[in-house]
Amino acid sequence: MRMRIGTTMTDVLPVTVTVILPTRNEEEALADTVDAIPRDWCENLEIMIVDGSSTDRTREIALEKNIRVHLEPRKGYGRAYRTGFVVAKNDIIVTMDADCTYPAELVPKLVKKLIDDDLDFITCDRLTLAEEGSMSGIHGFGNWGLSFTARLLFGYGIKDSQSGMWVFRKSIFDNENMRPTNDGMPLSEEIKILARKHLGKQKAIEISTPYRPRVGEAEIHTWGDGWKNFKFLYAKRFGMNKTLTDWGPLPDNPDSINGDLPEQK
Ligand SMILES: Nc1nc2c(ncn2[C@@H]2O[C@H](COP(=O)(O)OP(=O)(O)O)[C@@H](O)[C@H]2O)c(=O)[nH]1
Ligand SMILES: [Mg+2]
Repeated sequence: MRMRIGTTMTDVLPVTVTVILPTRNEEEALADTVDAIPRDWCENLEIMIVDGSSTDRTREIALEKNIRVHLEPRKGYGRAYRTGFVVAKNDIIVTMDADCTYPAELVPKLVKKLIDDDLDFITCDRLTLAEEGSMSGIHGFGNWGLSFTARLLFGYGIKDSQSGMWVFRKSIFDNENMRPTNDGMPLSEEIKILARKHLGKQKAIEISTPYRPRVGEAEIHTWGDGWKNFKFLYAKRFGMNKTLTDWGPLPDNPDSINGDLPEQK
């Protein structure tokens, strides 16, 4: 097969990939986020949302786009991933927000790098290449402060501790110590800390990728989430972080592959 130009690739990669998008009321941005993900570049590509009981058209849009919908009624960004990581059916997992901020067009290249360089985990740093308007001054400052604190407490040298785009092998969770415990936004910094700690700097790397302005309104509570992230870093550092819910989905979470979503009845 021939190399196409730019961000797309040539040969079909001999791997299976699940792209997980956590969603909570993302009807404005979901369709464009899904459409931006390249197709037909790996053996099997599963695209799914883990939806936190959206009250808008998010789940309907996902079904219209023919992607998988897993409904996780328990609240939280981290909770969505602690479920998605288990229900994802493929070997390599890619994560992104469903708000058009992350460079979906780079997914094949990032997966290729994971394989070619025999890596276990890639996190995408947004701070170096952030586009105008993608991060407000206060968020930029908060991000820097949190990343600085994370570096100080853990010394793992991650530039962007809050990035939500990761590319990794699902098998990293075979080691139970690699499973993040936080059900909220702090899961983002936690997974990077765990990756550096348990996989090491050679296997868990950070790459700078573009970051764009959000489509649709964020539910993030700047001060509240910032403070929770900050507290989490200290709790984690001193072994005082608690797991409130179990790893994996509830047995009766609706999933479009079982045909039992409210929208499918
Ligand atoms: N399932 C689920 N998804 C969530 C929840 N909170 C946020 N999200 C999603 O997680 C992603 C990150 O949230 P976002 O508001 O973009 O946070 P920010 O990028 O840190 O400003 C988005 O795709 C949200 O729709 C939640 O409680 N449950
Ligand atoms: Mg976002």
